[in-house]
Amino acid sequence: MNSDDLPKVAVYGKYNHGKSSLLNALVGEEKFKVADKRETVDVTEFEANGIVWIDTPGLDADVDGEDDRKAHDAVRSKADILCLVHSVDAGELDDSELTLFKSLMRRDNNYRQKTLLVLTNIDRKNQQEIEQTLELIRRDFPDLTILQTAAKDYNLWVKDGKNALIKRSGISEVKSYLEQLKAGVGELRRKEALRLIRKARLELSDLIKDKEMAIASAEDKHKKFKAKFWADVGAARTKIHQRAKSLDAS
Ligand SMILES: Nc1nc2c(ncn2[C@@H]2O[C@H](COP(=O)(O)OP(=O)(O)OP(=O)(O)O)[C@@H](O)[C@H]2O)c(=O)[nH]1
Ligand SMILES: [Mg+2]
Repeated sequence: MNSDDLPKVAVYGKYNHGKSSLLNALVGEEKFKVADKRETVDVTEFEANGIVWIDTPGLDADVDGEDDRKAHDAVRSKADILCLVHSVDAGELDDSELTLFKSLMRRDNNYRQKTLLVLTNIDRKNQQEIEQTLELIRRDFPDLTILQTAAKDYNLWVKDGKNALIKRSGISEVKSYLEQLKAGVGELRRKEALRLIRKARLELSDLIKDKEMAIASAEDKHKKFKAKFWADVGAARTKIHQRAKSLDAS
């Protein structure tokens, strides 16, 4: 990733949990396809407000896991900032979300500086139910920032000036938090580049060690082969000489 490329924000989570709707609210346009079924099947990107927004296919939607791989690869290889998405409708995180979210964070030492979880669909539950779900999620991810949104009609509300709904949507909190994370992206990329350089140096020195051993062993073999060759030549010469001598004598 070039240091002057725009920061990239990716959403990641189960299908139908509101990832594309959240992105539409964040970019201020209906750019990502939304439906009440498994909808996003390819990784799609859209640039707005100095950020590249990446939508990913919903997890657990297809039988062979192809979509899950696409989503996982996209966030691993592209995202500077990772927005985990979970619908409050579903209650606590299920086993597959826990495994996938944790595996992404385990591999990333800097995850606190780049990851947030967005609890979507809060308009479908009351405050008490939302708090209960938050508490359960915090048990598994105590140090993760969790924000709440109702994103479905956000762009319509903005168009119609529905200020109370806009306020309750939680979208501006997500935007501010993303701005905060965005400011750290340059430093994160620098750290990641240094990590890759260290890794490349170690891999190169391991490779050199392996090859040096292989060369030493080949040289040893060659030396032994040469020594045996000249010993055999010497023995043959002696034999020929002795034979010639014995013929001369007779
Ligand atoms: N009430 C309510 N409905 C929402 C909200 N966000 C999304 N929805 C609805 O939930 C359904 C799924 O939304 P999507 O944004 O397509 O979900 P997704 O996670 O992108 O789904 P996939 O693309 O299949 O992974 C749609 O019918 C949305 O209108 C929300 O905040 N509140
Ligand atoms: Mg989608």
